[in-house]
Amino acid sequence: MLRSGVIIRGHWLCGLWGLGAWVASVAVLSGAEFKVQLPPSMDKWMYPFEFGTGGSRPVAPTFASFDPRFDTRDAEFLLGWQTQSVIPTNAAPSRYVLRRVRLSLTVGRDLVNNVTGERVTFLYDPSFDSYRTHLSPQDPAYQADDDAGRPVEIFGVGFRNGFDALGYTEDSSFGVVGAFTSNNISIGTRNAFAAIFDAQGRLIDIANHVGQTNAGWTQPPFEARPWGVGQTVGVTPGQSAPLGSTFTFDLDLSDPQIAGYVARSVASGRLSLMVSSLSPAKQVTPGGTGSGGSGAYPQWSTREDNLFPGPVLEVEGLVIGDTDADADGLPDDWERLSFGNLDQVASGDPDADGATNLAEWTAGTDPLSAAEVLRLTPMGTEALPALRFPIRPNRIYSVERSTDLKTWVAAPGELTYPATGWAAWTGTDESPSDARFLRVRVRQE
Ligand SMILES: [Ca+2]
Ligand SMILES: [Ca+2]
Ligand SMILES: [Ca+2]
Ligand SMILES: [Ca+2]
Repeated sequence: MLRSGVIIRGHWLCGLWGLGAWVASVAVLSGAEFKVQLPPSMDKWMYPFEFGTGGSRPVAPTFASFDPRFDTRDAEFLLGWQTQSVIPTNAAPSRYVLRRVRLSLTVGRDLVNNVTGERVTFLYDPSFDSYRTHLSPQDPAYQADDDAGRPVEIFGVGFRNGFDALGYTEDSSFGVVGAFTSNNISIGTRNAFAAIFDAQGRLIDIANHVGQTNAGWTQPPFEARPWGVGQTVGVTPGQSAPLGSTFTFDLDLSDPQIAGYVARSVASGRLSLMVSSLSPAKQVTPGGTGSGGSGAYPQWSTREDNLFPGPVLEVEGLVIGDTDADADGLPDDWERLSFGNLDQVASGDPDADGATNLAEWTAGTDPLSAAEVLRLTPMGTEALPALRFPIRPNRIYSVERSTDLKTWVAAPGELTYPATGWAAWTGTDESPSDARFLRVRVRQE
């Protein structure tokens, strides 16, 4: 299907073309709703000096180091789940509709203030802190932290040195740890690391995004938006979170890249998440060290802890099966999910946004919301065109061009993801003078 508007000579016309790309190997499923609670199948304290493997400790602290020889996100907490026993795996990632992904962790230990001897816990900060609040006050980009404490954050997980979510276990090595006298003890060496998607759509290590200067890390500082921030009830922000407090981390599934990560993970049967906080490591001393603020660092009960409950993951969602009993080309599960019945047909457009129901299913947009549609916004110049468009989870986009709306070829260019929920494409060669049309092809992952 090709959508196009008025052809204006001398201007690029952006059309939309949805390709129904059914994956041939998908087994027939029928509307598998799932709502599961699952302990991790592995959890591991990710700390360069992890004392053994880090996999069998009862608690996993999360804290920062502002010593330039270490990763700033010095101690991270890795969790992995085998989901295949409770969530079907025999479907393509685009078939998963996720409603909720929530991790619960319990504060398992407190700390002793080594000056006053008091027992202390970390200060509860339920909201994001910019990386600028961690810079030196002398840095021009520095901003004061306007709320006490540091948020506890959840991210995706990246792997290096041949490891992946399946192959990395509680007993796998942390990674290369430099000599204590070296100027790089753990910069960029973790075999499993807290990760976010960069503008190219790749998972990148964010252990030093606040911009430590050292030999192993040459990137400029950048913001690393967490996929979720730990929340608890009954504690006033800025106050200590008592021992035994439960923190919940809801993944931001409104971000298509995060939802896509989870869908790919459960489709493969293995989900990995990383908990991290930039709480100062030496906070037990009032004032602490570095630019981390005040309050102790958290220590989370692991699945090995006997004193407090271990981590629990809740996942709620639906797998859209292949069944098409009314033979209209739309999966019945998607019809019921979208319309509550099977009355619609593939060519229908009940929200009158110009995209048929089949195009909306293919593109992952809401067929009852005109605000949700794969619409292209032309940008750039006539010679070097550019465009942007909204993205949905587990959809794969490619840009094509044509001179006559009949023959389409790949349009040389770069596809990036500059903002949450958006793709941008920029042409990289001078287009033929008679090439007047661009379209985006979308298919399901
Ligand atoms: Ca704060
Ligand atoms: Ca149907
Ligand atoms: Ca529509
Ligand atoms: Ca729509």
